[in-house]
Amino acid sequence: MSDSRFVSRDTLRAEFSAAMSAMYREEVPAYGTLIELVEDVNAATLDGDPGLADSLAATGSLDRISEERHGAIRLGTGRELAMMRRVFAVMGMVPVGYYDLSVAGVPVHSTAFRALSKTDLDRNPFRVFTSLLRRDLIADEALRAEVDAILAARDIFTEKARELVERAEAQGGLSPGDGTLFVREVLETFRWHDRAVVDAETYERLHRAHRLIADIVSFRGPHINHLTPRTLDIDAVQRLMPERGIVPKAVIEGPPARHCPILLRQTSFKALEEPVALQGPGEESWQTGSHTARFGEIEQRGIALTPKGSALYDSLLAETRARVTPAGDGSNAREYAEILQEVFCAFPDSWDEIRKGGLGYFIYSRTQAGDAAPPSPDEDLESLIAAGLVRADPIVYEDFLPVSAAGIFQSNLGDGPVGILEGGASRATFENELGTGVRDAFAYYGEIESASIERCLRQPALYE
Ligand code: OOG
Ligand code: NI
Repeated sequence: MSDSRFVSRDTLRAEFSAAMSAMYREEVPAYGTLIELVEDVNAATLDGDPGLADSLAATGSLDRISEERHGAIRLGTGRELAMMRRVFAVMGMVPVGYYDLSVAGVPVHSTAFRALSKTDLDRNPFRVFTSLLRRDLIADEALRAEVDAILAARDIFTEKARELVERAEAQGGLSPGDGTLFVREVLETFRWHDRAVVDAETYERLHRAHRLIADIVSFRGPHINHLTPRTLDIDAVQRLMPERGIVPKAVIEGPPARHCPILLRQTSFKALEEPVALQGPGEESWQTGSHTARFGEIEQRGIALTPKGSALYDSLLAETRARVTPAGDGSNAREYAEILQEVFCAFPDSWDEIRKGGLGYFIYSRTQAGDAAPPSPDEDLESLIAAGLVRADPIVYEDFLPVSAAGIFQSNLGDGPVGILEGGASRATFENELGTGVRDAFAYYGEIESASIERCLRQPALYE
């Protein structure tokens, strides 16, 4: 249904991602340093590991690596979330997954907006981890009402951005000129504002309830709080960060270093303490304060796990954390890493075992030999692989991990919350406010896998 009058959604997403990266580089110079480090490490990793380059090329994802990043925002209201969904839809991004962070004492729940099809992801995989404040978890009722009033008074979108979203919906796309304008206008929503919309006393009260509440409520918009490039060797980047003047978080979140990377490993550098202007007692009077919210993060992506593989991952992570909980100050970082490594020995570490154990998703393709002698549809996939006619490459995990996300939030939030109620997941409320259901990530990986098997077995011979 592409219409040649319109700029493609993939192009808009790529342009938006690039514009956001340029803006964040200017706002947070350490992010630029991190990008350079990641580019150096990725180039060196590919040089030293031709097999990896080959596998990435076979799944069509080699070219996207250096373009790849995710960002994160935190929204205040369901209205903002619903509008954000429409904005992202113009760029071909849909909500995938529901993440309940309340289990970690963080008063938000989240989804990730991203492209859905493999082709679109390969064109540009930009994703945005998008959180919504759980106002129902604010313990103090008066504060809750105040939060509602402050949030009700703001509009985080420009008028032009709203107009262009409506136009895109009505026409089914945007002209190239409108597309350029759209990227510029939407970027405004993600911009940092150093002037708060609250006074110092209100900021303090919000902050005391939870630092995240102060971050979400005190400003004109949901400034992008980090942007994360994808690295092919997170241990190398973690090790090299201090050499470039960046102090990393104590432990890498997610699985340990492995021969076969699974899911997602992430680390970050601490949020900056930035000067902000808080409203003073008189009109147009300002008081200087400081706010800590924006940071940098890197990630290494591995294979997407099946429900069975994910369950094994969850249980091994829980087992690790029952033995040692990583301390925020890094004092037991080494012990944590050792136990993590030890416990994860129970997770098979060869592609063959992962595949045969039904733990991960793979994309199957014919080798040259397979193309020359195409298999018949009833042939057994494993025998074809053994005969060198078909190859299996891991499908990269495109989503997030709730325990890791909680760790990233917490490393930047410091002391425990005081004004937050305990609450369970609230997916139905989230989807209701979003205005649609969130997609199931497993179904997406499963479809890519089955389609690739279908192609392997049924595609006619390819003749030169
Ligand atoms: C989002 C933290 C989660 C990730 O990569 O898991 C996240 C936030 O701090 O707003 O970005
Ligand atoms: Ni992140």
